[in-house]
Amino acid sequence: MAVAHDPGLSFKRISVVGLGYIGLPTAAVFASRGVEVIGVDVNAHAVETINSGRIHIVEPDLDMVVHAATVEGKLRATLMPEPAEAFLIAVPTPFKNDHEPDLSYIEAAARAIAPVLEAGNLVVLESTSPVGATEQMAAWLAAARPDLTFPQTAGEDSDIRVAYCPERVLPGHVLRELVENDRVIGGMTPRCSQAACALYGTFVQGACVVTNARTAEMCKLTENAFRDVNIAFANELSLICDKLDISVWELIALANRHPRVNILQPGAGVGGHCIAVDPWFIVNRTPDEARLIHAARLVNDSKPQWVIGKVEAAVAAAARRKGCAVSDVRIAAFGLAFKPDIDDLRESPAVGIVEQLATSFPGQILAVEPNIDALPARLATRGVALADMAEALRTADVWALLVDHKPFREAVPTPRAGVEIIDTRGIWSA
Ligand code: SAJ
Repeated sequence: MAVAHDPGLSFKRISVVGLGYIGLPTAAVFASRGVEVIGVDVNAHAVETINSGRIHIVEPDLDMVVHAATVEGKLRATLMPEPAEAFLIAVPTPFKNDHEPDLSYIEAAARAIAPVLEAGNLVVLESTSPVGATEQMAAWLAAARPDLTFPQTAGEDSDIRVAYCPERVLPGHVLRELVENDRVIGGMTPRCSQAACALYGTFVQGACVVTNARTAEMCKLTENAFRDVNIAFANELSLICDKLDISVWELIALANRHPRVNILQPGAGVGGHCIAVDPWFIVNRTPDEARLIHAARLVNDSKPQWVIGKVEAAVAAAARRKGCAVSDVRIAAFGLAFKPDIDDLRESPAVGIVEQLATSFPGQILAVEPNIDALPARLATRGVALADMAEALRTADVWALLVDHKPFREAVPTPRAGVEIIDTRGIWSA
C-alpha cells in the first residue's frame, strides 16, 4: 500500500548512524532538504573528513552535496550520538565464516543511541539484514532503556517507533536513486510505518510502500537474490557454451530477442558488498528450502576459479607457441574493480583472480585499471605491476579481460599474432 505522508509529522533534527556508502549520501540528502543532520560514525577519520566538508568514499557528485551541507551547517559528524527526533541506522551487516549473519554492528549502534533516545523518537534500520533483525534491534534498545516503551510490547502506544526501510541504490548512481527509487517501509506497527513514511517523504520522490518489518527485510534480500540467481544463469551458460563451442554472447543476444526472455551477462564472478552476501542471509535461515538461491551462490562464487583455469591454459599455450618457458610469458589483466566504470576494488572477483595468478606467475602480471592510481597492497606485494592499456597490449602474451570498463569497450584492440585472449565480458571476442 503506497502511503501519502502525514504533513503534520515533520522532522527537524535527525541522526544517521554509519556514514558509509549509504549513510553518508542519505545524511547529505536530508541536509540538502533543510533538515539538521547529525552523522555518527566510529571512524574518527571519516568524522574529521566530513566535518571539513570532504568525503572519504567515492560516489559521483557526493563531494559537492556534502560540502554544501557542512558549509551551511546542516550536516555535522560526531563519534558520539546526540539526541534527535529520528535515528537511521546504516551500518554494515557482513557474515561470519559459516555465512551466519553478523549483527554486531547493529547491536553496537543500538547500544550507542539507546542513552539519548527520548519518547516520541523514531528508529529506522536501513542495513541489509536477515529476517527478524528489526525485532532484534528493538529488543536491544528495550533492554538498554527499560524506562521507555517499544512496539514489541506496547504496540501502537509505544514511546519509540521502530521500522525497517532498506536502501536499494546502485553504487555510482546513489544520489539520483535515493531520490527517485520507491521505498519499502516496514514498521513494527502501522503507526511506526506512518512515521517512517513521513521521514522519507522529506526527499523521496518515489512511492513509499508500506508493509511489515519482516516482509521489508525479506524484500531487500529477495531483490539481490533475484539478481544473483539471474547472473548465475548467465554464468552457468558461459560454462556450458564453452564446452559446446558456442559463443555465449551471441547465444544470449539471440535468446533475448524472445519477448519474454531477458538473460543477464556472464562475467568473471559476482562482486560487491551486496549481491554476493545477501542471498546467504536467506540460505542461512532456510537452508532446506533455499536450494536454487544456494546453488546460484555456488555457481557465481566458482566462476573466478574457472577464469583462472582458462588463463593458466592460455599461458601454457602461449609458452608452447613461443617456445619459451612458462615463466617468460607475460600476462595482462584488464580491469580490477567489482564492476564496470567504478574504482571500487572491494570484494572484486577480478582482484582475487589476479592475486591468485600472481602467486602462480610471479613477476609476470600487468594490471590495467584506468580508475585507480595505485594497486592495493595485496597485489603490489605480490609483484603485480600497474600498467597503462597501451603498454599491456604491446607487451603481454595473454590478455585477460576481467571488467568491461569504458576505455576497453571503446578501443577494442587488434591482437598481435599469437596473443591468447580470455574475454570474460564478451567485448573483445564476441
Ligand atoms: N554482474 C554480472 N552480470 C550482470 C550484472 C552484474 O556479472 O549482468 C556482476 C557485476 O559485475 C558485479 C555484481 O554482479 O560484480 C553486482 O553488480 P550489480 O550492478 O548487479 O549490483 P551492485 O552490487 O552494484 O548493487 C546491487 C543492486 N541490486 C539490484 O540490482 C537488485 C542495488 O540496487 C542495491 O542497492 C545494491 O546491490 C545493494 O546495496 O544491495
